Amino acid sequence: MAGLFAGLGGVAASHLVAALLHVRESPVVAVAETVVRLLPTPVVEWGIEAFGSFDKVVLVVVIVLLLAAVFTWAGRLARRRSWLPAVPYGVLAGVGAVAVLLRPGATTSVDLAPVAAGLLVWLGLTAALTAPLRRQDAEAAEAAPGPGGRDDDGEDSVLVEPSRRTFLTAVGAVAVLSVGAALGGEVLSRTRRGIERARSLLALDVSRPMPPPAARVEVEGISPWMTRNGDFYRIDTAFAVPTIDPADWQLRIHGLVEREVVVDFADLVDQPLTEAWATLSCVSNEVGGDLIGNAWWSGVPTRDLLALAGPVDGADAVMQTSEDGWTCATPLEALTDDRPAMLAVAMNGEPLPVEHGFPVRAVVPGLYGYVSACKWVVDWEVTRFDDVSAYWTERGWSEEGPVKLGSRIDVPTAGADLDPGDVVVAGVAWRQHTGIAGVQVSVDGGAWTDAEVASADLPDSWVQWRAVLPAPAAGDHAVRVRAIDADGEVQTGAEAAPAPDGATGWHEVDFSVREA
Ligand SMILES: Nc1nc2c(c(=O)[nH]1)N[C@H]1C(S)=C(S)[C@@H](COP(=O)(O)O)O[C@H]1N2
Ligand SMILES: [Mo]
Repeated sequence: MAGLFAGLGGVAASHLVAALLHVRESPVVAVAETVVRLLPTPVVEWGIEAFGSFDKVVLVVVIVLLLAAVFTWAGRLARRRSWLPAVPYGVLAGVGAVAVLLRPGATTSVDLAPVAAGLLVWLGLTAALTAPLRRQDAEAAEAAPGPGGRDDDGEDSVLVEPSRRTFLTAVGAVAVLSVGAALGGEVLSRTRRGIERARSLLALDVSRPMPPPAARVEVEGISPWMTRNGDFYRIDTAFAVPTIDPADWQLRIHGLVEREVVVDFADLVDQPLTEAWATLSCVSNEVGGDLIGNAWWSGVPTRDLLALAGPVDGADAVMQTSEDGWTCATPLEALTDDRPAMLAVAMNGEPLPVEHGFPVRAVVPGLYGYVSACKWVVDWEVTRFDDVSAYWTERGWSEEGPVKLGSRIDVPTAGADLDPGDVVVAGVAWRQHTGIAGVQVSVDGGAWTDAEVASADLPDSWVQWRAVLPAPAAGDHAVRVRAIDADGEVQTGAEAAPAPDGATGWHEVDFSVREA
């Protein structure tokens, strides 16, 4: 009984963790899918024929029954030695982990979390529930030396009061918590599926992203000029991503305004949307890091929305709050000047992905995300910087977050071992809102030479660049990059960590050239 309930508790815990982290399926389902994939086709066809549309249910039931048998056995093992169940549980978790990782698109750390949670709960609960049994067996063995813990007729001894009552209470508690966890996981994943459905049914009048040909250099291995939604970096504090139905979404604009206004989703999209390319970057991005991406955003200018409310004199900030309570304070100026700051509803021609703020987020070119790019935004308070502090500024990050001039080498990759001959170096450079005027590279600390910059005159987007190093000698080399922005500022080589207002320094990549 201890084994069975501890086992079901672990399965319920993994289901809940999977739902919380939005892993597509819980481990049991992943195992079922893998079994189907590995079974010979005739067997699968037989299953479908025999069970019809219940085929998957039957498979999951069979897996759960097998699991129940293993759990019961693990409980028996635990009675002998507290660590013994680690063997079957370890094997089960291993099978689960393999099944999860075999699924297309699995990313190790997140997708393995439900399996790890299940394993920990199995081990912890089994050890805890079987402790009184082991204790009693030990006492019995001391009283009557012989085959420990067993009555003379070879039967397991049963727990005596009050241990028996304590044990049953513990098992009952585990059962109740497990049912709660399993139901909680189910509600969460259903809500998520509902929002994904609302998202897929949303018909927005937005255009497809068409990267300007002039913005691209053709070099294999360079980061694509447009970052696809699935490849876009994600940074937020949300443990469970907010699930907001567009029909329920509202933005309240209040504070230092002439009149308070409430905007709903229909208000937002019942007008021609503004569209722009903009590069979003994170203040935590290290030199050479990948917390940056470029997308085609569609939305409503923040300027127009603020005009509805009419900010009054003295206001210099907008405190943005997300549905999950995250906050950032954005300079009013950046939201009302001529840059394409917007409340975006679409990213690369699709409704915002749920992880990127569905249904509405802010995008403010030229500012780091932590002071501007509020996802799942629901509240704007027009205010003064002096009167507020926001999520990251409370934690020591700078109040102002203008994006620093930066550049990155994508090709060659660090440590590349290249054939003799010319070496192509390529990457990206950015200074959102100002624009990039030039990019230079330097080999082995030598003179800076100009790279070729593919510019489409889009100051809010990064640029791609390439340079050719004429046949470096065989051996080890290092190439570094720096950018020059449209105001003539040259990217500094002084190294600074991301905190409190963004990293600086030149990105350098080591490579070697083979003997001819
Ligand atoms: N609601 C909410 N919005 C947020 C954050 C957050 O934690 N919660 N993080 C911000 C930070 S630090 C960055 S860099 C960007 C990242 O946006 P992305 O995940 O779409 O790339 O979102 C910003 N908006
Ligand atoms: Mo960020």
